[in-house]
Formats: sequence, C-alpha cells, structure tokens
Amino acid sequence: MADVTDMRGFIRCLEEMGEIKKLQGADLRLEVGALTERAADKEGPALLFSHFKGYPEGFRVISNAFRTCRRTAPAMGLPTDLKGVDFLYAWRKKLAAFKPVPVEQVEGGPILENQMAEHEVDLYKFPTPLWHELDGGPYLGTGCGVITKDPENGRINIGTYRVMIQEKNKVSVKMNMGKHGRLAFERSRAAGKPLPVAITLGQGPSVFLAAQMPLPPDVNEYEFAGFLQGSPVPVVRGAVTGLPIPANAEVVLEGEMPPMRDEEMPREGPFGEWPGYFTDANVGETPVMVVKRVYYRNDPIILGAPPLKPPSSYLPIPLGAATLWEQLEKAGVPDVRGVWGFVYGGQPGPFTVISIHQRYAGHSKQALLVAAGARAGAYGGKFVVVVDDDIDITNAAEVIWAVATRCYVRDGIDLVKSVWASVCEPAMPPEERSPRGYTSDRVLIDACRPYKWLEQFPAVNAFTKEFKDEVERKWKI
Ligand SMILES: Cc1cc2nc3c(=O)[nH]c(=O)nc-3n(C[C@H](O)[C@H](O)[C@H](O)COP(=O)(O)O)c2cc1C
Ligand SMILES: [Mn+2]
Repeated sequence: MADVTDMRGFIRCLEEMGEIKKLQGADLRLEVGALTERAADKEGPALLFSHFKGYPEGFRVISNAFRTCRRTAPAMGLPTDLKGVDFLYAWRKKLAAFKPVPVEQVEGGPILENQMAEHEVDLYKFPTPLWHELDGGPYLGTGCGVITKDPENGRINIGTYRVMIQEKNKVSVKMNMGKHGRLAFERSRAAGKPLPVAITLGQGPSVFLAAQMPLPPDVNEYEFAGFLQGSPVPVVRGAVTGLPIPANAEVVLEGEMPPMRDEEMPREGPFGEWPGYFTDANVGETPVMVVKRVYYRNDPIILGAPPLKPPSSYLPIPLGAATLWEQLEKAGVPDVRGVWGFVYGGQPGPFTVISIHQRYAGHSKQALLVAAGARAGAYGGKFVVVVDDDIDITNAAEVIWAVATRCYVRDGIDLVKSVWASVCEPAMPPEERSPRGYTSDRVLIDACRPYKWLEQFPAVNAFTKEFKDEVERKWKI
C-alpha cells in the first residue's frame, strides 16, 4: 500500500483502493459543496476537484476523504476491513497504545516550492468552495491544522478550527474557549503580545486526524500523528514564526494574531455545523490572524472537511465514542460492549448510546451517570441511552425499539440539569447564551431490561441471525 504520510501519498492509496473520483471544472460557489454533501450522504468516494474557472489548473480541493472506515483506516494505522463497533474497538485499543513519535526536523521540503511574501499575500488566489449555502464567508480552513505555541509552557499544539477569509491577508480563526489554541491566544493577549500562528490547509491525513481530536493538553498532535502513521512527521521551521510546519504540507499560512480586544473582533459565521444547522454567527468572539507569508507546493491540494447535516459527516463513524468507552471502563463501569453516537462531531454528541452486559442491579444507571459526566460525554451531550448487548447500537431503529419496549419510564428516565454544553447547541434559547459559556440538561434513558426480573422479561420473538443465515443459504431465498 502507498505511503500515506502526505496528502499525495494518501491520494495514491485511495486510487489503489478505487476510492477516489476526480472532477474537473465544478463550480466553487454552487457545486463543490453540494457534491461533497451527496457523496458523504451515500458514503461514496473521496472527491478530488480541479480546473476551477479563474484559478490555475493545478490548484485542487479534496473532500469526503474520510467518510468510510476503509479509507480512514490507512491514516490511523488500522486494518481496512473493520466496520462499526469493531472499528471503534480497534481505534480504542490504538489510542490506549499511544507512544509519542517526535517530529523530524528537516531543512527543506516541498512546502517551500512557492511562497508569497508579506506584500504579495492574497488568499483569494486559492480556490475556496462555498461549503454550505448560507455560510457567512469563504471558509478556506475546514480540514486544516492551526499550529500554535503556548507562551507559558512552550507546548506546540495543532487544532482544527474553522478559518474564514476576512480580507486578502486576514483570516478569522474560530478557536472556541478552552481549546488549546485559544488558551495560547488568551495568554499572549493578557501579556499584550501577538501570538505567532501557522495554519496548514492540506497535510498528511494523520496530522488532520490528530488535529481534530480532543487529545489531552500535554499531547503534541504532531507526535500523535507520527504514532498513527508509524513514522515521524517531517517539519521545517517557519521563517516568520519559527513554528514547526509540515515539510510535506500542501499550503501553509504563517503570521500572527494581534492581542485584539473582544470588541475589535470581526463578524464571523454563520457556518453549517455538525449538528446540522447554520449556527454560531458571532461578533466579538473570534481572533484574527494577519497572514505574513504563504507557502505552497506546486499544484497544491486543499483539504475540505466541512461539517455536514447528520447522518452525514466528515468522519466515517463517531470516533470520539472510543474515548468515552475508555473513560467508562476507567471509571469502573464493567462489561461495556460498545459506545455510539448518532449526531456527532469530534465528540460522541447529543445522542449517545452505550451497550452493556448487565452484571448487577444499578449497573445500567451507573453507565448513564458516568457517561453524562465523563470528559468525552459531558461536552455537548443531551440524550444518553443504555441498552443490553443484544442490541446493535449502530442501528438507530434497533435502539428505538429497545427504548420503546424496555424502558419503564417511571424508573428509566432521569434528568440532570446544567451540564457543560457545546456552542453549537441549536436549541439553546438566545437569552441563555453568554460569553461566559452555557450549560444544558441531560436526559438519561435506561433501555435495558430491568435487572431485578430479567429472567421474567418477555423473550424476543426472533430466530437467531446464525440460524436465519443457515436456512437462507439452504433455501436460497
Ligand atoms: C471540520 C472541523 C471544524 C472544526 N471547527 C472548530 C471550530 O471552529 N472551533 C473549535 O473550537 N473547534 C472546532 N473543531 C473541533 C476541534 O478540532 C477539536 O475540538 C480539537 O480537539 C481541537 O484541538 P485542541 O484540543 O488541541 O484545542 C472542528 C473540527 C473539525 C473536524
Ligand atoms: Mn491539543
């Protein structure tokens, strides 16, 4: 299999797998976003767009790159034949085996092939699709990595934060409160200093996967990406900032974020976000980066990973559920057989489902309480459902069947108020939104058969899958 340590190697790998389609001349304003959405809806191929009207022929955009487990697996160092909960389990085990792979400092690389000096910077030279019809501006950065160095502890961080072009040499970078890039910005702002920033807009797939994951603050995303791809990420020092930038990236912006006051921050958004709505239009919340240099490879490829209306996504499955699964077991909830989410971004999201093999009275409630409070489940959660392990938690209809038939409402539903919410929560009343952040409530749904009288619970009126497979084979229906 091709080496997947940069975007081009990844594309060769997708070609070998027959998982990519090349489209020439699609319209950036009307067609690229809609084609990306349709391809994601049908779990179709990755799309590589080129030949945009008004742009050099070689300037390309790739989207829908990670929509299937088969395509994402090579970038995670996982086998390509796993799906659903099995894939999630393998991912969980991979995460648990993490050992940092330090970067390789190099002196040159393809990213230095072309440069725009400070007075030449013009971000409109790159093809930027209108990803969703009502987006508040051109989002050049969706599948990007925002590279910062914390002024206090010197830690390098890469985070995927949406990047909107404001002017030809200015972008807004929506690092939400608490995100690692934002913490670095707030520290340099408090000291009255600009924060040096570099943004990679097309890079090895493992670097993107690391950048969009909620990794702990002491994990360097480059070192995590190196672990995933099984080799160090080669980096060069950016001439303007001194920050490490991937030597084999496609496009990198370098510059700084001035220590702007909130009231100086421009309008940003709305943007089509992962819950499936245009949310989050804001003024006075989003830091601005002044771009002082642009580097790009010959015929650069920008990675588009726009959030989409569920059940579509830029990811194949709710990968963040693997972290919640680990946290449940670490908190002492035994026999968790799987965790899933139906409306997800990097987190399992507002509809999370857990399956357990019940061991004792209260086991199912324990799972619900921990899931609602654990780091990976608390942020942006809303409904948490626990089911027995005969339910296929990746199948929404089966989950609903379990809720409809096994939940005894009087005992099975609990409400927890004022838990940590996501800024993307569409149902939050405007008057409850505040720059200090917001909270929302949780509904805990116990859809397990009651442990106390499990043996008397009516038996399920279906033959086993194995027996049905056998008779199907025999009778060829
Ligand atoms: C396409 C895409 C867009 C995202 N946009 C944002 C964003 O605008 N703001 C934000 O705070 N997080 C955004 N995220 C989620 C962050 O990437 C994620 O929380 C990540 O953990 C941040 O890195 P950090 O933990 O190092 O701060 C986005 C993720 C993806 C995949
Ligand atoms: Mn981080």
